[in-house]
Amino acid sequence: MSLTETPFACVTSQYEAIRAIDPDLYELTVQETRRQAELVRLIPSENYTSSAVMQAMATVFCNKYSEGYPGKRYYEGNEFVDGVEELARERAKKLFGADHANVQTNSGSPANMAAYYALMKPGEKVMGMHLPSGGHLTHGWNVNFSGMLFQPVYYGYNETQGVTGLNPETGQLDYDELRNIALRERPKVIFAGGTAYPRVWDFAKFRAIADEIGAYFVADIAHINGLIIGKVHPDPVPYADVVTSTSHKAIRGPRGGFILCKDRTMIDNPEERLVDRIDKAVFPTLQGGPHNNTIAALAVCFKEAATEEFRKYAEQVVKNAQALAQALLERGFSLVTGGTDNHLILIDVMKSRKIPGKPFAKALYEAGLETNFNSVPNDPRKPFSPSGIRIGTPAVTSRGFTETEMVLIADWMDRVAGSCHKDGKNYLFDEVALRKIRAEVTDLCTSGKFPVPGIDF
Ligand code: DSN
Repeated sequence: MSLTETPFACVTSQYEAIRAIDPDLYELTVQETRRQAELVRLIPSENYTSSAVMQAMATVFCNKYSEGYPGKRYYEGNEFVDGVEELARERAKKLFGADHANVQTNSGSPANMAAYYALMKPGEKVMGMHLPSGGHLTHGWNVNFSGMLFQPVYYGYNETQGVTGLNPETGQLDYDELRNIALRERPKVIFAGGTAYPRVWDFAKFRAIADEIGAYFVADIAHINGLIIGKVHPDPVPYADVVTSTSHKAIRGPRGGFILCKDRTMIDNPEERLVDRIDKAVFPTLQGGPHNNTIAALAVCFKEAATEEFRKYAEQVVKNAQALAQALLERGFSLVTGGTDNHLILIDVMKSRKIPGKPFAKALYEAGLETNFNSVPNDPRKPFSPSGIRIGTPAVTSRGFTETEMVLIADWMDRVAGSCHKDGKNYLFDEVALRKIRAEVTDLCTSGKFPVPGIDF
């Protein structure tokens, strides 16, 4: 029986108080729960958190103001909040082997903003991956604070804009060219990290380049945090001055962020310590009261991520991504870089199937496969209707999908692409075919074989 026909025992009991006071919100909550359970969720930056993480988010810690840091607050009554923040900080430090952790930042963008404020002054130069080549808004993109307040210089691949640093043949980072850019431009900070780069980052090489020009090196590990913990991706902590991250992607925590840094002096002022600059940048420069309920959930997430079970999960995320990549290649899809080393796959749908990313992502969604359209390096199309789609395996692996289900997913994607025909400027998909695939997807997701963390059905 499909979940669309089955009331959720868990939702009705878990959200009883919401139902009593706000039936509208209750209805939306049930629908979203159902949506997350019935679909194959392939957006690589999304996941499922555990019930324990969700319960921590709904604790009384949401009632408390605690500007400051443990032991030095501007409000009375923080003896237990201090305990929570200490738990989260110590667990983060241990998990990553870091000198220092700040767990107050609200998400990945504020974490990066804190890194900028700690390391740079407005007007100084930052080097980061070009957004359409797979970088992130906060690595110097022109419509973001990072490209407005600081002077960006990019690495990536775009012929028209003269951006270099990704090998056009392999799609992979060209570290010699990165070094050339850094020597020429002499940025104050170099960022490694991105949102659509399917290969490993060589953090030691970034460190060496930064050292040659006396720059700081920041690793933004939002996408690969869980893989680093699981030791299936190289670790930036020994190399980066600052490591920033969200907490809701592969690591399976609450929507939030954290910052790790070295206990070192500043390049421009040996009297000052980086640890103090990071903490000051978060509070009071950028934020007031931290979200203590989120910090409580982060503490739980770090505890869960320290287990052998999580290590195996991270390993399976990569195995699944590689199995999915292989199955897609066998079905004629073109993959940027030709495959993946991590949790994500960037498909150039336009190149291989003559379908732009946006209509393809919409058709996949109708068929029960949730993805997002995405630019590919040197994309001839515009960002709002690019050539590619981006998929990943963190969420489906949390449900227990393995290599067997990856072949099913590739097959469904192939059938969706095969059902497309062009009518003038429009890309039309066979509705009957999409409905049939959707039924197969729902059957698999509701078969009972793939329980969803945090949704008890
Ligand atoms: N928005 C995130 C992603 O989807 O990759 C990056 O922060």
